[in-house]
Amino acid sequence: MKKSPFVVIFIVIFVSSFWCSSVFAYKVKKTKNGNIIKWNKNTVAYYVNTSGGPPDSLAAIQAAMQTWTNVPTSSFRFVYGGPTTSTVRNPNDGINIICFRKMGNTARVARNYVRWNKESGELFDSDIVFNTAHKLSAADKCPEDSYDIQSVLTHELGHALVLNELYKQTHNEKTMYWKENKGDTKKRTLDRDDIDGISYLYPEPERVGSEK
Ligand SMILES: [Ca+2]
Ligand SMILES: [Zn+2]
Repeated sequence: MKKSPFVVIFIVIFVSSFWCSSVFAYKVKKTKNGNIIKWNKNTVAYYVNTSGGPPDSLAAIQAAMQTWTNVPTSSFRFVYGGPTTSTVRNPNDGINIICFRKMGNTARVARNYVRWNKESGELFDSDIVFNTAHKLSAADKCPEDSYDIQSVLTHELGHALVLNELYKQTHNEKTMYWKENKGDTKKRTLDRDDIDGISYLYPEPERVGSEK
């Protein structure tokens, strides 16, 4: 009998640590009637206008798309649709663009304008605009005074899936953590929770029973 309080404590610790690690650290978004907001397809193309962006923007943009595409447990693919000259976001044209434009230095580094059907939750347009009022970099090693566009875009593409911001300080290593820091390239790579998020929304059906 002496041992029983110890066992209880152990179980509590075990349960609480299990609970913390298994609780979803990704956030999906739902319509008022409870439908998950997401694409109704698993391949989404972006047309890119690199005008106004730093050198090598296109490579950084494609790398960010590839990061989500590469998740083996998800069927989702971002693809490069080709160049565009547009800088006008139009949430109703069904054409997804990535472009660079000055939005004022108090505005965020980038914004993703996502449009979905309020009833079904089907997403049909995402236009991402980088704010050139901030210093942006597409270099392999991001300078301390600039925002890394590959990191910022990997995060914004997470919103395009649709994954929501994570606000807790304990999530600051994750791609969906809300805050962008200068010189930071952490969000280029996905955390376990980011991977779980895309895999939950767009599972890979053929993976069932295979080795990965
Ligand atoms: Ca559009
Ligand atoms: Zn965000």
